[in-house]
Amino acid sequence: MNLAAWSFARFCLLGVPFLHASEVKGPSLGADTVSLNGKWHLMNANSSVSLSAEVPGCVHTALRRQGFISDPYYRFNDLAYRWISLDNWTYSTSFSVSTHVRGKGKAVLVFEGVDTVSTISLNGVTIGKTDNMFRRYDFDVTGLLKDEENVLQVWIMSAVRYAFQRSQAHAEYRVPPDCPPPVQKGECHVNFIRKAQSSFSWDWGPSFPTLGIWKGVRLEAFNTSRVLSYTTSPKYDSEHSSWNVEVELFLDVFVASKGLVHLSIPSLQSEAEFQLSLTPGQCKKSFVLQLNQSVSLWWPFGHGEQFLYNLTVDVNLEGGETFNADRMVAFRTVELVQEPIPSSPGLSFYFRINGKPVFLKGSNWIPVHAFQDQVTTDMITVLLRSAQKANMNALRVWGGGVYEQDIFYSLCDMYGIMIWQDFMFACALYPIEKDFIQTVREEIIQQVRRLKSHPSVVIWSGNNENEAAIATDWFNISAAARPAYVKDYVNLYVENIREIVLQEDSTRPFLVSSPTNGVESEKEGWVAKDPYDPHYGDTHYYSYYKDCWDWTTFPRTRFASEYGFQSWPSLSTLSKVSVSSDWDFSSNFSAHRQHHEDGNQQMLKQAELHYILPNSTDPVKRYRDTIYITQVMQAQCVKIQTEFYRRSRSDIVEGKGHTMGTLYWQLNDIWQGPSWSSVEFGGKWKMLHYWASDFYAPILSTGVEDKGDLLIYAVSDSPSEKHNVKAKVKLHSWSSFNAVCSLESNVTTIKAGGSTLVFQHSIYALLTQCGNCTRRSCVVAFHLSTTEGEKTLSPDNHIFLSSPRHAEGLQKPNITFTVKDTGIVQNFFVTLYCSFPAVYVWLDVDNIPGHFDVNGFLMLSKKSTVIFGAWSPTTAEEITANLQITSLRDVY
Ligand code: BMA
Repeated sequence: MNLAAWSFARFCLLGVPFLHASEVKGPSLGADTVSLNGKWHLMNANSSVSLSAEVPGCVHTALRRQGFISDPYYRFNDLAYRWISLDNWTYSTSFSVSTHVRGKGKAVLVFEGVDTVSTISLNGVTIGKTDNMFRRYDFDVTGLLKDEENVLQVWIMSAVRYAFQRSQAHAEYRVPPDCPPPVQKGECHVNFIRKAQSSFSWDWGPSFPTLGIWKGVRLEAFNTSRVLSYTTSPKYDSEHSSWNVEVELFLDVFVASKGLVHLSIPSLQSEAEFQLSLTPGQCKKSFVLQLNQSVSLWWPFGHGEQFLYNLTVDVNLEGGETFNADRMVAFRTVELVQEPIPSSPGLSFYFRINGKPVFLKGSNWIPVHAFQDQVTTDMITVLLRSAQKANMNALRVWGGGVYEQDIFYSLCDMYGIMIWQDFMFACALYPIEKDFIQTVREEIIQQVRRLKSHPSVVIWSGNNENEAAIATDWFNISAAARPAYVKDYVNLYVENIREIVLQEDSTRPFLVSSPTNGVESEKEGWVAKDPYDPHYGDTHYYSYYKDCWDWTTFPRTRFASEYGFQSWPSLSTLSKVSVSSDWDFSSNFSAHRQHHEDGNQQMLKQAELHYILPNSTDPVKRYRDTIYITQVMQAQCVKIQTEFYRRSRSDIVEGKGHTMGTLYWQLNDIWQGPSWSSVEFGGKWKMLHYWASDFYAPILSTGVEDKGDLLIYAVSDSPSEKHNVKAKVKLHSWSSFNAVCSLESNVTTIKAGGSTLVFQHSIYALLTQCGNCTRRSCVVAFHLSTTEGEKTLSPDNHIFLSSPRHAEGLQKPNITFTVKDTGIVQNFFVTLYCSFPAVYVWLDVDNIPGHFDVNGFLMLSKKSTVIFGAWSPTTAEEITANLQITSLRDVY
């Protein structure tokens, strides 16, 4: 989608969101501010490339916008444009400063984010250096400013060369991995630089080691003091059963002064005033606003409303300087419960929000774009709204990317999406040299202060998979050398990061790694023998060759924070970066975009277990169908695994169970390529994403075959509401539209916040009782309904009793359709007609942005109507012209 389309998409998905003004303005308070964003000049090391460039921005974006290069995502351009990241680049600008601003006592240049290693000079004088893209840098420039033509230069060193140099300088011992696997076509030693770790390539993304000034630049001038940042932390006082809000001001004081701080939440009729006394230097001042009233709590999506209250902060200094700000605050508590469970060795691992256990349903978030300066609020909104539409209440901001923009967290606050926030370390060991630790410490302090005011953030986590990397020896470290690596690990994540987080934020839990055994890992010296132990903490689990329909192979974990399967994105997404000769599963392009060893093979092998692979003689149709079959496989596998975990929330089987979270890998994509995502680059939903809204439904009915019996469970997320339900079960033959048999379970009261068996029947008996069914000729469809009024309580679900590749009687369904306006803006009825039952019916409107209310479904009646909600202006005619319908039987 282009920028306008993203914006329209956001509008269609939610109307215009309410955004508080303070969320979009800069954090600087109390100073005169001159923005230095806008047009700068950019040049490479030998001056052969010279152009104008936007700040915030990066070199790639500038080169692209000025026509020096074409789309970096196009075909093999990631390799063709490698030179950009190997060169050094200089950004420069010149600006004038008014006499008024120059007359102030102190002047500071603030860089919100430089990517990454730079030396900065003003009027020929070096004012500072940067080495960490996750930090803000403030440089004192008092006395260096002129009225006009102040020349500001930012010399940025190639991140690839810097990482190499640092790794070479680290001579005493290796800090692995040296390089990513060749299939990733990436750069080496990314662990030596504090930069998005995935920017040197990942198993779902390209190598674009960006250089740039990726966030804003400004001059701040002031006489007395300025506020660097402030935090707001609601805290529950259990002794008095009341809430208060702690406000911390972080100040840069130039001249000693006194003043007053006024805090207020008008809608709670609560306010207070405090004396302020400042002495020169940087300092923190804390104040507590006691609330006079009871508050409405903030709840995760699906568990209640997300109440947000406006809190204003006004500071008035004696000299007449003031600063005022306001921000939304919310009241909720969060605990991570790790305690013994009867009849299960190990410890529980679940989140208690406002005293109630909450099952986390969601996925993992990766960077939205390789060029972060191109990420817009609209893109973030569309992705987060898509997550919420799929009934997700949680996302994990994964540690190989970036700490997200403020707007991301503000939207999560509004939508009730809980954030598991990793610190940015992933799949590697890290050096612990003094300057490295120092820059990390500053990064952690700043990020915790920036993000801790958000109720959506429910946990901090030190790194992605680095405990596991040591414990299960990813990098061939000798037994003799291991203790030294464990020591470095503890130094970085425990003695530094953990210590800072505990000091800075007492309102939410901290985990050292993911996966981890939590307190058990701590007992074992922070690196557990087996961090994947399902009796403790969270697990990551991937298995591509085992049959994903066999739920007995999944670890019955306490919390599944990663699991998933790859698929290819749609042809409309791929066609933007490829040509028709690429549209073949064995083309160079298909191999090039695949960054996971054997990924393309794994998808087909897994698909082949249950489906006949596409065999059209028309190459483009075969390619499209192959994309389709990978999406079918992915949706089906993740559904089976997720339903297993949701069922397991109440079960203890062989000492394992009480699963309380599922975050599948991964929500979004960084480019147009094969990956584990459920949403494609550009926002289009894969089949998995449609299915997620069903398998994440608040009340789920899920079917499973166990020892020859068909079991149907009702899984309820509701913490208190009990329901009396019946399971309604129908057997359908593949060759006719009439159900061959209908059954109903007894009335069962289903557990609130639990999983309840509602139906059990021998499959043999079921098939013999029900007409002429065999495992191959029939499918079982079911849902839950209320006992009174027969209201449907759960989405329709079904279970195959044999692989669809063996389905008997399944025929080409000859699906036709009509499209009609619904009368609601940009909503269209699509009515489908088929001549035989159809499986995995997939509607694809090519490049028209939007989503259907259901997709990838089982069509067991002759006629069925779905709704398409467009995200950009379109017409029934345009949809008709673009709609392609595929079902399983259409691909072979
Ligand atoms: C997990 C993640 C990522 C990776 C994914 C798929 O280990 O943490 O590193 O992209 O698996 O391989």
